[in-house]
Amino acid sequence: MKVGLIGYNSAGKSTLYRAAARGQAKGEVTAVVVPDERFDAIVDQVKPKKATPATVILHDDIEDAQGSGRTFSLKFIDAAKKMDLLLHVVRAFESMTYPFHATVDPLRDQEGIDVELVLSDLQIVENRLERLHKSLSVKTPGSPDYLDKMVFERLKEPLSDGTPIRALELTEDEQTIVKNYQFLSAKPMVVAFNIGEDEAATPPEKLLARCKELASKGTPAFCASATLEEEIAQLDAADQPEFLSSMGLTEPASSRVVKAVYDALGLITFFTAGENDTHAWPLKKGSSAVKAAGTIHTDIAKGFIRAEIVHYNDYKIAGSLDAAYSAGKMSLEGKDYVIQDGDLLHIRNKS
Ligand SMILES: Nc1nc2c(ncn2[C@@H]2O[C@H](COP(=O)(O)OP(=O)(O)O)[C@@H](O)[C@H]2O)c(=O)[nH]1
Ligand SMILES: [Mg+2]
Repeated sequence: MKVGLIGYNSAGKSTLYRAAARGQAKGEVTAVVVPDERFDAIVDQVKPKKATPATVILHDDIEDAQGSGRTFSLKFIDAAKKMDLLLHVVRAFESMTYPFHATVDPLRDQEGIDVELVLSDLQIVENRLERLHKSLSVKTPGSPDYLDKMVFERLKEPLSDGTPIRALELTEDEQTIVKNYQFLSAKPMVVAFNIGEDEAATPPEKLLARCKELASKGTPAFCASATLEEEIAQLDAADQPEFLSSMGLTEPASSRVVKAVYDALGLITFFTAGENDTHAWPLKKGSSAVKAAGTIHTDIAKGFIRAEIVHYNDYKIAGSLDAAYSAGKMSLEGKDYVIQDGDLLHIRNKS
């Protein structure tokens, strides 16, 4: 899961990046562990040789967006295209020491970047439609050009009205074509308003209202003070909870970022509890058992026979996998079984 931080210069992207990586960031790309007490408990009990938690990969290697209504550079678009999700960091703190390119206006900037994403997609759509116009095969129903044209014409109007592709209800076929073009406004998004340290416990009402509005449209959003979060991330893990609560916070930025990313991508977690490797895996909500098997290894999906499933809640009550099996808590499921958050899987397979 590649998460790209985007936003204007001095919005606080790199500071939030370091905070989210809990002070462990090396370079501009880093893995952040998804905090999960269930996984920790499984590892404690199974004591595997290797424990692999679920991770989210943060990218702070996308160049700054240019301010003052300038469009994104090709370099920006190229880098952002490769991401599964864009994390827009919005400057909401005032500082004499670190000036911003404009007056600090987080509501304007949050919308501004969104509009830029839409415009950059609109340009691609218009260019492609123009070229398709000259194509010979565009009139042949079912040809790739014909399908592209149908989808692009469908996208043009909402994009011209400023609606991001992610807000549209698309058919599966339309989604496939949209995915091929890696449109930026189609990417799931999370918004982080970077507020001042003094506001950390009580973010401004207007930002909280915007967060709510964004969340209701499928874009998780939160307020955090990146510098404060970076300081917290540098403390010993044991000292963090007390410091957080003294600041009026409940969880560190790293957890909030990861949760928002899971939420925006519609992810759940399943586990494999092997003695060699116990693993937590992120998976799209609604995925089948054979899809989950493919996440582990393509060969396991190919040779899929049945999935042995124990839910974490039953595992926890039983105390171990063996005990859960003995208590009749294992169910044998076929390829189409829909994986639930917290399922422990063992795939019977021919490989
Ligand atoms: N006062 C204050 N300064 C901040 C905050 N977040 C970032 N900064 C400072 O603003 C400057 C730019 O931040 P940086 O993370 O490098 O921004 P980027 O250009 O978006 O990566 C840095 O010197 C930070 O220390 C904040 O929440 N409060
Ligand atoms: Mg930076």
